[in-house]
Amino acid sequence: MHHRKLWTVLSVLVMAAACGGGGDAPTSSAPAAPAAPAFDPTTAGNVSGMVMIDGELPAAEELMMASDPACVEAATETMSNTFVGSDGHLGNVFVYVKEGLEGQSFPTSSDVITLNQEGCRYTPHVLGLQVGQTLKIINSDATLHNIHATPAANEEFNMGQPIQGMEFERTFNAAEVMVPFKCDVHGWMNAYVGVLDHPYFGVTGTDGMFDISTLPPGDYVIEAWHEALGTQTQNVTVATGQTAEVSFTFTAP
Ligand SMILES: [Cu+2]
Repeated sequence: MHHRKLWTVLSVLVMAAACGGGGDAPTSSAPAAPAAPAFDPTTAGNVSGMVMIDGELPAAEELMMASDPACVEAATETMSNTFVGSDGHLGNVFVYVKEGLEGQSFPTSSDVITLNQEGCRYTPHVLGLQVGQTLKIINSDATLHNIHATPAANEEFNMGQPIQGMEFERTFNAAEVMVPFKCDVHGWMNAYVGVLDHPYFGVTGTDGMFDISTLPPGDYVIEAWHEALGTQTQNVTVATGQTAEVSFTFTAP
C-alpha cells in the first residue's frame, strides 16, 4: 500500500515536471486560484432520451433464495433485475458519455453513492459514480453478505459484512464500465457499477428514460450498456442551452 501511494506521488511529480516545461504554462505571478472549471456552465447543454427493446422483454427469472432462510424471510422481491421495463422501454441501462470529454477535468462529486444489500439483493442493481467519489455499501439484512467486486482496471476487493447495519466505504481509482459486484454467499446477488472520470451518465428507469445534464457543448459518443444485451453507441452534438435527443433500441434475445 505504501509503495503504491509513493509511486502515485512520484508519478504526479513526474507529470507535473513534464507539464511545467510547456511554453504556455501559467506563471506563478497570478494569485492562487482554484483549478479552473472545465467549462463555463452557462454554456452547457443536455442530452436526454430513451432506451427501448425491440421484441418481447424476456420474463424476469425468479431468484431461488432457499439456501438462506434469512433471505427468504427478508425478501420482498424475488425476481431478477436483468430485464426490467414496460411498454417496450428498457430499464437498468447505463448511459454515459464515452468519448468527447478527453482532456477536460471535472470536480469529483461529494455526494455519497449508496449500494444497499436489502432482502438479499443489491439496490440499486446498476449505478454509476465518479473516480474518487465515495461508494457506501450497507448490509441491511440479518445475514452474512460479502461484497466481492471484480474489476479489470481497479483493485479487486472482497469484504464480508456479517452483521446487519454494517457499512463500509470504497472509492475507485480508474474509470471502468462496468465493475461487477457479486456476493459469494448468495449466487443470485449481483450489481454493476460504472466508474467514470466525469459526471455525465445516467441509468434508465423502467420507463427507459435517461438525462445527462449540464454538458459542455461539443460532439460526443454516447454509449448505452446493458448487462445482457451489450452496448450501443450514438453520436450526438450538444449545443448551448439545447437538449439533444438520443434513443437506443436493443433487440430482444
Ligand atoms: Cu449475500
